[in-house]
Amino acid sequence: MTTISYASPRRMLDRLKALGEIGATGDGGVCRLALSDADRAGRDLVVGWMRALDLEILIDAFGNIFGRYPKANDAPAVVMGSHIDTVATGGIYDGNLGVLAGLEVIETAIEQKLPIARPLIVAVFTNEEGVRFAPQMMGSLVFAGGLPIQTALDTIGIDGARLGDELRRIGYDGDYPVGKLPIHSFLELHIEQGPVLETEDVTIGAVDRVQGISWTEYKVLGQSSHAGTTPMHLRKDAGRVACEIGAFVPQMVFEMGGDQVGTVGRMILGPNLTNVVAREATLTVDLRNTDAGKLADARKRLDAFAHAAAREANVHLEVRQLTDLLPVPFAPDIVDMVEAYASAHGYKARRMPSGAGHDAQMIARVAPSGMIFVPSVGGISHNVREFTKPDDLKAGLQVLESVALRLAMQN
Ligand code: HGY
Ligand code: MN
Ligand code: MN
Repeated sequence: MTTISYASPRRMLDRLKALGEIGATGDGGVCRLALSDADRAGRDLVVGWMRALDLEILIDAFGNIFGRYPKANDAPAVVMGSHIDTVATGGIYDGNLGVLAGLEVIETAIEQKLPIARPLIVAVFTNEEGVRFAPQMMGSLVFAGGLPIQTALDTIGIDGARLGDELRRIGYDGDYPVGKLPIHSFLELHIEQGPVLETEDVTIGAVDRVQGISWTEYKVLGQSSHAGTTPMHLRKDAGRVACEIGAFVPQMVFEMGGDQVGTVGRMILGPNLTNVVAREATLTVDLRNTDAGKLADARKRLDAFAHAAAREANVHLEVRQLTDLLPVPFAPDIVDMVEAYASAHGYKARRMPSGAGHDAQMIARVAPSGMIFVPSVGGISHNVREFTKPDDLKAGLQVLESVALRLAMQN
């Protein structure tokens, strides 16, 4: 198993830094919400790097971007990719690493004139984070046929914008047909975004599956009234029910134990005034588990609680499912390769599930896929303090390069 690495970690790190300047929040973080002006600027920079390598640029009708080498070669390709949109308090590595490492592997293959038997593609998927337009991993989900493109284009964001209008506004409503790209295999290098690798002092995560994810929006409709004069039993207090649902999530999750996690990340009250009983409340609940059955149970329990709390408080409740994703296994032979090449390069590796959602879990529906994790310092991500050590970034790049070239040279 040859483990020569031609790729240049320096060049990749320089690009990571340059891309991190776009949408920089001044505190080391990045805010490049999907289809925002910052996202457009980030796309333009990455497409510019692809053009400089004379890659064939394909942009599909949902704004997914593909840089292909060699040009006009329609054989099923080895695709390396991820996303460059971020959450509002993002770091410079989440998603961006997978795209820029893929670009680096292609640049290396061109420079070294490597005898690849199938094309190499670097992919940038639209709206992976789903924080402006839900659900998350939207571009890869549409690509994999899991969401009709028109439904996705008609999605209204938390700021009231329509996704399709924003895609057109930033000029990335391409004409390449969605989902038509022939794929042999898909690889995504990504930061772990959790504490496991660092705690165990392991450099490479050979990701064997992604846990199930359920996002639900609860809208509570009550009635505003005076906070001082309205007796408790006569109120229609949307804020009370939102807080009760919010408190029930950690209670239920701690009781369930195991892999179950639950998050109330978004809660808005209206009119959101100290001395006014809330007329309306919107909150989202993110539930995840590696076990599909337990995740479904958690969701059922939470809905039952929410409806009972609404009845008790004499308010109206609307429930909207934003995401409902089963756990996804990755291709065993790719997981094996990641592990084998990690140790061939002299890095400690361990198999692990992914706690976060990723584009790879969508592409796994249409092609053998796998992921490579590198450690997150302090297990922190979706936070401006997100950081991964350069040596670990280099390790991830080397393993991606070896696995991708192996797949591209396989007959
Ligand atoms: O939600 C997720 O797990 C991913 O960061 N979009
Ligand atoms: Mn990501
Ligand atoms: Mn993310």
